[in-house]
Amino acid sequence: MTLPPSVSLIEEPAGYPILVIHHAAATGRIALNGAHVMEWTPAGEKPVLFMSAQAVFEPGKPIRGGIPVCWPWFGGHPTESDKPAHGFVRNLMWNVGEVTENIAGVTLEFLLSDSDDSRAFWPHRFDLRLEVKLGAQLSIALHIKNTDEAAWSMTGALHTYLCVDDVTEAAVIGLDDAFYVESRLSPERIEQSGPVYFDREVDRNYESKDTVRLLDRKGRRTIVVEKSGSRATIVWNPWIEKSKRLSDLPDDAYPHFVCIEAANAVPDVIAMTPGKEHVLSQRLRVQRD
Ligand code: TA6
Repeated sequence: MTLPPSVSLIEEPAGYPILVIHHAAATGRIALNGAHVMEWTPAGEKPVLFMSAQAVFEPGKPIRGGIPVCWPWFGGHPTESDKPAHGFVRNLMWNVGEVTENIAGVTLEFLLSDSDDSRAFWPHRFDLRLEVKLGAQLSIALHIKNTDEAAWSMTGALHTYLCVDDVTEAAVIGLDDAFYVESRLSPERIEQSGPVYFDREVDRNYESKDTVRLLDRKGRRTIVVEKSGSRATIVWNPWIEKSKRLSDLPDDAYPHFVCIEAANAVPDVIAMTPGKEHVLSQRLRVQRD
């Protein structure tokens, strides 16, 4: 593995490799477990990605915060409830591909293909390449290829945890008139009217391809969230009761993050014929108010 000067590999804890980025344009951390972007802080800014103070850093375990890569299914497995939530690739060690830097930032590649480990959960053949560009902006793109002789279908998400100073003073702009389903409450499609505000648990799957803005009034900044290859935007905050049920999240952390996820989630299921490629991507930038 050849790394440019602004990137180093550490193990924290031992046996848990993390790439650490110290570049003039931004700092960041990416765990090889799940090719998981754990931190991104543009120069002159506060951290943009939320990380739980009780997150677990153990090989094979998901990380509560940053950007989990959920694939090849979003949420519960469609038919087998004993399979892990949000797929299995966030729990597997990825390989590091090419890592380069220039004046704008660092580009890092992570690779994962089917293996005995993946076949324990899912019988299909695939190649994944995650490309992360980290600088004044952050872009993350999951390149998915069906290397099998048979077709398969998939869902997934870039399950991004974004920092806010106070969720009760935050709002998501850009989903007005979009339809959503809050499946924990009912299968009914509801039309969003105006911004999304937070005064209770929110767990919604919006039918939308659009750019959204997360207004963090107390933090006096806006996070712009663009995406492509996705017709579903998931907006989540666990609020009080759900937070208590999550052992890797402090009970009082929910006011400090909102998840805005670029997803392929029902009804946006992607059919992949042999040789087909699909790219699911998200781009983040900060606007100071
Ligand atoms: O994306 C929202 C969601 O599906 C919620 O239902 C909630 O469970 C969240 O993901 C976290 O899932 P996790 O498996 O990481 O606990």
